[in-house]
Amino acid sequence: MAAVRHLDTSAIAWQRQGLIPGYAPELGQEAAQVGSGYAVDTTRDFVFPTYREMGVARAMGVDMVAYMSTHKATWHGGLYNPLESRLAPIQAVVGGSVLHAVGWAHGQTLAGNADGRLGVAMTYFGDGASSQGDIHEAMNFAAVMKAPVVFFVQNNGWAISVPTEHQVAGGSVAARAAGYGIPAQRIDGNDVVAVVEATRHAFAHARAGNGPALIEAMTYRRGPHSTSDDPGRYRSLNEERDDAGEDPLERFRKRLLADGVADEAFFAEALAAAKAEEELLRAGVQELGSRPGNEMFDLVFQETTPALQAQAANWREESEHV
Ligand SMILES: Cc1ncc(C[n+]2csc(CCOP(=O)(O)OP(=O)(O)O)c2C)c(N)n1
Repeated sequence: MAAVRHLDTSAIAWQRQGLIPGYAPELGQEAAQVGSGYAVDTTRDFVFPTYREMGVARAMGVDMVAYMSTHKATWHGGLYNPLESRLAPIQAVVGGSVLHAVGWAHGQTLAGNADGRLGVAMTYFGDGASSQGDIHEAMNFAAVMKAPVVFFVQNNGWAISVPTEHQVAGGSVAARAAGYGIPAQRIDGNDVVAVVEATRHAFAHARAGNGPALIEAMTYRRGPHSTSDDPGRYRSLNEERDDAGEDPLERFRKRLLADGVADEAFFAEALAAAKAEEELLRAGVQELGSRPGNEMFDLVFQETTPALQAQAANWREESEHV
């Protein structure tokens, strides 16, 4: 969690310094992400993320230079071999990864893997995505076909500028699962131990051939929606302070100290390791060179036009340094 927190906050600086063009921070969602990613069996399961699951990738042991390079918009989307990483490419289409996950999970059933040995798909989406039609089709299909899939909802309170209570009917996302006969757990998503336990439980349910399960992890997006968002336009600092609750890292730190599992030296070492890791990753992303893409302007028409040339010049100016 310390490594994820440090990389996440550093990635905003990377964007400001021009190393990557954009990033979607997950500040405050570390427990939900690390706890759920930790429960994945990377020898047989498969994860379908949104644009915000850096902590899941890190917990799964994914090559983080490749992962972060997706935010640099490199060719192949960074992670170009999902069979190896067990993580589908970052998905910017809200709700898109949920359909893919259900398809993959149904494939596990069609492949004839016996119950108990099924690979399980886990798909991530937000409270905002949960109001999209695709999600309901995916949940219905998964329940009818008993697809081995875990729907992992991070309810972080906001869909960009729209608060959950203004767009989720029925009280909660978990309540909707009942309409499809899908067992759901609504958990404290800022308690990493609770997240690991709930996710393992959901995986065991799906792997045993019982069909899908849903987890609604209650958390809070402490930062902006993305590096181009300004939360000050739709919520005040006082509201942020009141609604965010206790920092998930601080909570876990207190718990480890109280249980006598870790001491202050442990946390100092974790922070030092996190800083060293971030420096290596930063160097790795920097070494990838400038962002490709200029050639797309050559592929539009056989003969270029003044408008296209102007766009190409604009692109070079904005992009070649990142
Ligand atoms: C199909 C689609 N519609 C709209 C958008 C624009 N959009 C990007 S993120 C977002 C909000 C998503 O909120 P939520 O599902 O709660 O996830 P969060 O960003 O809070 O993690 C929207 C509307 C999009 N990327 N794709």
